[in-house]
Amino acid sequence: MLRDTPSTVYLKDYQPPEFLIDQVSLQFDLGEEGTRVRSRLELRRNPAAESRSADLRLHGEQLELLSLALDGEPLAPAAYAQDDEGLTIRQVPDRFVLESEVRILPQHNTALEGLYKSGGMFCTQCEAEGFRKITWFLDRPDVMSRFTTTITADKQRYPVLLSNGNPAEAVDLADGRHRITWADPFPKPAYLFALVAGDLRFIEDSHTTPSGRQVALRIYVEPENINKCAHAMASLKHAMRWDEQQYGREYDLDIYMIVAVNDFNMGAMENKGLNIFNSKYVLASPATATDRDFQGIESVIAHEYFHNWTGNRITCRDWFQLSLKEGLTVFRDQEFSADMGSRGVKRIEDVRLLRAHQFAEDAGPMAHPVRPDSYMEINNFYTVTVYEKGAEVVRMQSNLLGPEAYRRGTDLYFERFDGQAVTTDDFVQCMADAGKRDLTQFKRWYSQAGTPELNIRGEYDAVRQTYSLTVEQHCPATPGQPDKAPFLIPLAVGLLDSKGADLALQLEDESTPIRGTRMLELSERRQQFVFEQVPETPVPSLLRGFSAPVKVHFDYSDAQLMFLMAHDSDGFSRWDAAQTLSQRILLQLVADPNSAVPTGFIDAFRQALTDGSTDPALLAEVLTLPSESYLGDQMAEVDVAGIHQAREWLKTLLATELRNELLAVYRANEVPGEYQPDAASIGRRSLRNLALGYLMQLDDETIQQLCVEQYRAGHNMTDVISALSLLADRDTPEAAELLEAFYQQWQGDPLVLDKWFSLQALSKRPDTLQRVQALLKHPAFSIANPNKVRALIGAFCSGNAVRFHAADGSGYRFLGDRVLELDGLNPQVASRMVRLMARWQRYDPARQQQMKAQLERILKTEGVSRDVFEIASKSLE
Ligand code: B3K
Ligand code: ZN
Repeated sequence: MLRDTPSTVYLKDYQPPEFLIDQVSLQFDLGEEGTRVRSRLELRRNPAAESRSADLRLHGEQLELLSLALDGEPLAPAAYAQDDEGLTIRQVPDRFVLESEVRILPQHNTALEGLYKSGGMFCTQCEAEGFRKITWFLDRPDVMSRFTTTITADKQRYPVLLSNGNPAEAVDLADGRHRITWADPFPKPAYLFALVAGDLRFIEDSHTTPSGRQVALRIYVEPENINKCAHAMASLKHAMRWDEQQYGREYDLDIYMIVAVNDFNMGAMENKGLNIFNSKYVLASPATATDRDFQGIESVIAHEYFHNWTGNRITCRDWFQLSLKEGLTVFRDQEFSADMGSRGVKRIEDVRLLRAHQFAEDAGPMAHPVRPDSYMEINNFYTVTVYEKGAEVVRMQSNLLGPEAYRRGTDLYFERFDGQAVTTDDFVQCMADAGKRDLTQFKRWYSQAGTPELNIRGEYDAVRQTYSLTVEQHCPATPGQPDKAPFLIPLAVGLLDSKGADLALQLEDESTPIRGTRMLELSERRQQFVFEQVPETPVPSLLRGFSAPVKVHFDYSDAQLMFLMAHDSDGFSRWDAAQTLSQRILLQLVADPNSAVPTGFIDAFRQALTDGSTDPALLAEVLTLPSESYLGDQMAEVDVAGIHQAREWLKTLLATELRNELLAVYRANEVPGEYQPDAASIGRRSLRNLALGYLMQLDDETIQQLCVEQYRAGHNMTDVISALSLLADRDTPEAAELLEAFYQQWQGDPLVLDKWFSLQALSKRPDTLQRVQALLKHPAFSIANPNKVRALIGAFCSGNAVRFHAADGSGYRFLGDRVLELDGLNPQVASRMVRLMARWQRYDPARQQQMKAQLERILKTEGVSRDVFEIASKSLE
């Protein structure tokens, strides 16, 4: 057990900083034995402070203090006190210069926070509170300073030395070292500081902004990867243009740099002018990257670029406001990707992710509002709720205001708050002002956790020719929030006539009807909407485009769902109807494996496969059955094995019944010519591989050969990995041989090997856990590399439910062991892993006991990190 329970930080305790730091100058002396950091801070009292202490308190962790001086005078030991979390300097004046020198050990930093080494290069990760591991500072986002950074290092080992801003000066020193200075003219919080030093190559391009600024664009990578940067560069240029056109935002420095590193805790980081990326989100070539990888790169490059305005120029007052920058920036990157590719498919993918992960989070012990009220470790709050639900909350504001007023709202936001650290309330106020409406009730989306549920009933009155929708909203209790006030919910609806066309919608007291979709606004617990002049009983289409992050319950018949699936004018709703129907059938099969599958269901799938008019990408989405974990979320108690069997059985049934249609689709969707990651080709490949997946359910030698042929043809990584994953589900000599050949071919490419680890971890083979255990010892695996951990351990525990939740508890013991092993190295990664047991209460009593035992064991371990402690203890509450 920890000696002290970590303390909790509360939003209600926020106080403005007592001191500000206007100017920072840093000097790094990078070395193999250790790094010296000299800092010069210009401090003054904050005129807006609400309290006044005589002492200055600075954050700082794991720093070896070498010297300290105030206004040029060395400080006597009695004038300051150092502890594990910081430094107190006694009796400071109102304005002064503080100089310090510390020694840090980046070469031993396995937590990958602060300054650390990835392979042969130095790099940093400071968000949220990593800067305090570099030097003493007011490491909080509402302290914004101008930084100048000088880096000295051996020139041969580290020819490239980078930091934020524009390059200022370069000098070669006599001892084989060199020194470069960077100056960032924009005040920024310390979490946006970055430094990189290494033997790197770059590709360069340029961009001219509408106001005529020439910006140099550079992507830095290790020499062997220089040919894998083109897609990232193209994505960056698209993102810059898009932000200029859609939001009127342009870039503000002379240079924009991206650096790819192999050891990185998350996807990427938006440091001012110097983004640092997980190499997974930079490097791509047709031979090594899948369609998903290409899309991931495009969206993460854009996301980090968009942060320059939504995050950097305007930042967060405190970390409770994290969604101010993350929710908004995710919404921006979602819309960018929709514009670059297929809008309808993008929306489906985003909703699928939200339902699978965010709804689950909202229903579990870690549920928290988009703007949390408290935390122990802020790194634990970079969640799907803050990011993805946060994006939905911004999207709803744009739904409520309409596109023009939304754009006026963001213009106002940039004008009002440029250069400041603000709150989500400040953002909503801009929307309210621009839309000229009161959004007080809307703000509950930021403060109340949980997924609201809508119970909707429809009633047709043939005499009056009216159709009424009665909507009741309620939101389940979440930790610390037993009762919720009603939300303001935009609900997009349409009514279909018997031919499947949209009816004209006219609410009571309205003169002109609207054909198509209508945005209803729910604000009360119970509300009724009456549509007039409805000539026949309609089929309602509800929550079109997923206009709000809620669950809808409406008593549709199977036939109505099939009707919506075939006719709804909204692509999202067609997909959603198919999901609802598949889910209903699957859950019936779990309850009773002998229950009959409605014949219409198979016909609907056949119809969809053969009608030739549906966009292949959308068709692939429609034909994808809900995932096992999502199905589990719909049950009172998750039946792991029952769900797996039902889903496999239904897939086999569909494959048996539709073998010819699936084969025809497989053949028709081969994408000829050179690989292109455009939306149309991606859609065809995804449909084709989905068809192959169904067909591989059959014990059929011809199909098996088709799959092997696809693998051997090796046209692109998408097709290769799809085929190999399907083959790896079986324990055959051929699968073993192909897996080994794949390893031999790609052993020099860590990102490709991640795929190789993952597909083995996801295999349906019964002995998968033993194989994963063996792969932990594979020379290409490293527990210190977060990508490898996610690829092998993460994939097994989060993507292979039936093996991870094995009845004997072996999966849970495996995860418990790994969490403890990881926690000593990298608490952030360990904490992501421990979450995979957080929802133990959803399982049967035997599994509950086994998971609980692992959580208790973790909690009892001496020295467990604050990150892991918070998740494990909250899970057990
Ligand atoms: N802002 C970073 C995430 C930092 C995570 C710190 N644990 C990446 C992003 O959202 O763009
Ligand atoms: Zn972000």
